Amino acid sequence: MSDVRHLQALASDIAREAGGLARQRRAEGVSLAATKTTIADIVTDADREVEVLIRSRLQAERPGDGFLGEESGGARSSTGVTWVVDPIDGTVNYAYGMPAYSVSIAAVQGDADPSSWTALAAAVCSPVLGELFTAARGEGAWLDGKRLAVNTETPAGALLATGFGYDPATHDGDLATVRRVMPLARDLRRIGSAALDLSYVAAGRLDGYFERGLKPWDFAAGALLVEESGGVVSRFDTASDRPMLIAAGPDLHERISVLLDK
Ligand code: LIP
Repeated sequence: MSDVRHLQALASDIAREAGGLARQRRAEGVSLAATKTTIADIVTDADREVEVLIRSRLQAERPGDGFLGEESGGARSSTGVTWVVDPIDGTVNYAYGMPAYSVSIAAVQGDADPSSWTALAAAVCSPVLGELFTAARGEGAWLDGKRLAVNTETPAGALLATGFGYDPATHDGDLATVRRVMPLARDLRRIGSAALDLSYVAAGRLDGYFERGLKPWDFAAGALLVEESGGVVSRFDTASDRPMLIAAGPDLHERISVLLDK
């Protein structure tokens, strides 16, 4: 297995650089490049430019590694390591000028298939706050040098986060899911970036997170952050086009799973 600390350092370095570019382009003004699955599912020129930067840096540093990016697709690995990248997670926030967006970079052992990969290293950069969440398998998760740990006690109820898909037809079902989980909650947040949601669970800023329909690049890095912070991440309905992901401390993860996975 590749040196996870080297992979973590590389992911961190590139995430910082990519985060700086994303923030610079935001300040210069953002232009819509295209829409994808629905009119609400947008991609900006910055998304594409940031992914080109990330992909070229990785290619230069580790030729032969595989790649899966939200905007430029995939390439198989000849080294056993694959990079799973969301150049700007929280694209709608980014386009509106809201600060809750992130650069998410993960290195996995195996192909870019969450059902079979082993996450090795992760970096999630929050450019506006200047925060960098990182993890390496078996080495813990960190925020700017401070070790992270999930919350394990929720005496006043859990602070939960979730998200909704770009297809309005899925909103009723997602709201029904929220209703099923709310008896566990003290309150609910909808941040708009899965990578930040997962980073915040790892940092104890959220108690738990659940969302249907995430893509591998949305959660590849954040899931390792949660696991390396003592949390549990699971997915079910993985054969469907909208698998459910749940991330929390072990006890809360079990309580959410009992309510949702049935
Ligand atoms: C987003 C996720 C978010 C989800 C959005 C969207 P994108 O990713 O981070 O949690 O609710 O629907 O999928 O599209 O900004 O990379």
